[in-house]
Amino acid sequence: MSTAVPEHPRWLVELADEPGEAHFAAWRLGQRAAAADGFSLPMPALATTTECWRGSGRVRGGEIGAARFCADDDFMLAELVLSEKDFGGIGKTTHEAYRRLFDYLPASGYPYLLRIWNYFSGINEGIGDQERYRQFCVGRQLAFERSWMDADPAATVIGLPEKSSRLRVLWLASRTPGRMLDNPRQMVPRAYPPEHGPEPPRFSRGALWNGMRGKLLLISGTASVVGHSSRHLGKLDAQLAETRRNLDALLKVANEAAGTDSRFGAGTVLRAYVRSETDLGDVEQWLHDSFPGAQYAVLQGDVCRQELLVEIEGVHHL
Ligand code: 3EB
Repeated sequence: MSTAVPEHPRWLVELADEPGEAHFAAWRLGQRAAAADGFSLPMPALATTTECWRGSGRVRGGEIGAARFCADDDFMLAELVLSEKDFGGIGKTTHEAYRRLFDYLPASGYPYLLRIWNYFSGINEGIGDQERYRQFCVGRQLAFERSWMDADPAATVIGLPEKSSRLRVLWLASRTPGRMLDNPRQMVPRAYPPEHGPEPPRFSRGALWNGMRGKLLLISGTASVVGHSSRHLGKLDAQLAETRRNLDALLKVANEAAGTDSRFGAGTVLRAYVRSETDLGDVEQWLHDSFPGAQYAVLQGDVCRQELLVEIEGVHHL
């Protein structure tokens, strides 16, 4: 599932049991312990692994406002953690987090926002439009509407099984612009009808980055959603198959945009978020069978729509 030492110096991102020397950011997945020198995702997992982001040029870390960052000559990975207790609920806290993020970006030296990860507890709690994910979307939308952002970044929003009042927002930004991608099988999220919430989600299905070090596709959280509708309620295998079709469609768009002809396999690093602990093993088996040569981590987390059982995101080197 993962190797002890990063093996492919060509690639920017890979999973390893222990972070090697060459990374600018290490992101521990599935560990409860806080990481002093990097990032961590405290989620139950089949195995603990570390996502290593290989550094190029000057590697450094520090703080911008209330956020912590790790950076190299091309990228910054940063994390902002805010407590809902300080801002009065998930909607207001999300608005504040994004307001700050948009504030930090131009000053950080890495103004181009490529991708965002959002994590908080109890994501499906609350009835109807009071559901916490929907309130998250309200706060995010307000911040985007008031910002100078023109393209929505790639994103993930996942519920943490642990009870906590903290919203964790991580972002990847670059010195040179990326290109945001839609998925032809899926509706542009900002156009979702109100049946999914009073304000639409703001994200692109993927982000493409093209630089001296290679071409990178950052894949947003991808689930069994066609158009704007959830498909295959209650059926894990069918949801996985639909998710695979969505991932293949996104890769096709990315290949066309980048002028490449790459396939998923070696050079693909996936994260699967699985709602039910009892499905973890099946999802790992499916990843093993469906993405030969790829690396993957299988984590237990709640997908933002109650009816979705699994969501897959990742990084692919084109
Ligand atoms: C979907 O396609 C499934 O609100 O930022 C996936 C990735 C999903 C990101 C977000 C939501 C988000 O609508 C859910």
